[in-house]
Amino acid sequence: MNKIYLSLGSNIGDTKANLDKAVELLKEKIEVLKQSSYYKTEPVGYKAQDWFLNIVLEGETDLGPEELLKFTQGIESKMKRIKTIRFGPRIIDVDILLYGQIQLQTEDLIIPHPRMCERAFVMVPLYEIAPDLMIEGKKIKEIIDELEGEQVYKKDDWNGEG
Ligand code: PH2
Ligand code: MG
Ligand code: MG
Repeated sequence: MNKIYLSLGSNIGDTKANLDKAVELLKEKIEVLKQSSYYKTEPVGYKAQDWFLNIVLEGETDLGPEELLKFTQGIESKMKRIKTIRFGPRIIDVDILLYGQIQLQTEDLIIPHPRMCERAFVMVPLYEIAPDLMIEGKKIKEIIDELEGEQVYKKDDWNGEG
């Protein structure tokens, strides 16, 4: 089994239900060990869209990196994700952040995820579930302290609103 970290995001429809549905589908081939809280997060990259709900998962899987990508993409299409603009609105996004210690760069997959360290919506939930994790020689806390202050709010007591 291989240790993996995934980032999930949604900003269309019932975002919490979308994340929960994706987690259920992921469990078919991934043993989910930890799931972060839900975070309401300011859109990054393309501003004129609704805020996202984001989570991060720690899991184990027998799938290889490319198989894992196919599997996560299969879930995105099963959930009827429609490709629009880059960084634009989406019903579900499942990104591979880390796969063991592997570093990999192919046409369609780069691990570690190339933008993860710039994104508070990834690093803050990741710090919640894996505070001791090191990424490319750096502690997550150090990476978070250097971020620009993009807004990320933990939703401790989800009440189904906003
Ligand atoms: N995903 C993006 C682009 N921007 N912003 C937030 N807050 N959360 C996301 O998951 C997100 C984003 C592209 O995948
Ligand atoms: Mg993404
Ligand atoms: Mg993606």
